[in-house]
Amino acid sequence: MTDLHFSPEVSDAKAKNAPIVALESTIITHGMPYPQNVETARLVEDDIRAAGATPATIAILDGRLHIGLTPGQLETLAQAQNVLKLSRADLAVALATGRTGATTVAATMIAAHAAGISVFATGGIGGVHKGAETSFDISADLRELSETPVTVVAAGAKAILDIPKTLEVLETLGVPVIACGQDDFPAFWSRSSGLTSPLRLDSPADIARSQLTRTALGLKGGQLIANPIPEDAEIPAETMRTAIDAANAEAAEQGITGKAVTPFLLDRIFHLTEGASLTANIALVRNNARLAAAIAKEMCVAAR
Ligand code: PSU
Ligand code: MN
Repeated sequence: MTDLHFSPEVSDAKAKNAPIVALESTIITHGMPYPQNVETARLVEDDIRAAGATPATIAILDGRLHIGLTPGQLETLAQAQNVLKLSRADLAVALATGRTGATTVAATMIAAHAAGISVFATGGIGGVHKGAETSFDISADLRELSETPVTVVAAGAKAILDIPKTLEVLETLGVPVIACGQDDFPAFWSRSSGLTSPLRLDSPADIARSQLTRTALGLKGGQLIANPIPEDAEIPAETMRTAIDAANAEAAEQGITGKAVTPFLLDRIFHLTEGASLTANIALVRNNARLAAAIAKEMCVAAR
């Protein structure tokens, strides 16, 4: 059995049954450039603390599964080269062989659940890629949402993905897709994808109760909470489309496949938008962290 290594802060919160919000680490190592990656990670952790919950950033360092990182560990991970990107398929191999790796949404859900944490904040989830009808590129994040009882707060899905297909797969898998505060399903940099969200809940208390009710019904799996980017940080869909189309075309041209696809697209879009995509990304992750903290607090109230 693999031991979980809790940071002192998370260990303390667990002992008190206080609200905890899990955070992924692939966004740090494969989603943003240094030093903005570690600056954002620190800001997001502080947002969660300011909202009255405890952040638990999850990663594997030298074969140890960490639930919560110290500031030094966070800095080391953010600067490290050739860090593995770990999804469900990779987790056990990395642990068994003493590797260092960052957890995706899927792997972070698995680790959070093992640690007794039921709320997780991130930027965007993986989904069905454009051209999936030939590439079969569908993120393991989608299936994880149907298996593991963790509520994931994200700003919807990026328009680098095929959003209609992503919603169809989530429906097939029985994953509740719940927009918060609006009817439309958000599209990461944009508040609307042009598609109506299957479900809508506006209060953290309702979101917490829905997850607990799902589990009480004997249903496996979590929920996807789609939280739109704050208005002042939004980038119009039209502006993003040019960069996204160019990035997708380059990925196809260079034959990028497998787990390299998402990091490649994120990096190209960062450069093609001259950093504007990153500024918006940071704003939406912080917004998601605040909502996740409110949900985690309600989970504690409802579980009492
Ligand atoms: N989408 C983003 N930023 C990210 C990711 C996705 O906007 O950093 C990361 C997350 O860790 C997500 C992973 O779980 O990419 C999905 O990778 P794949 O498509 O290979 O499953
Ligand atoms: Mn993929």
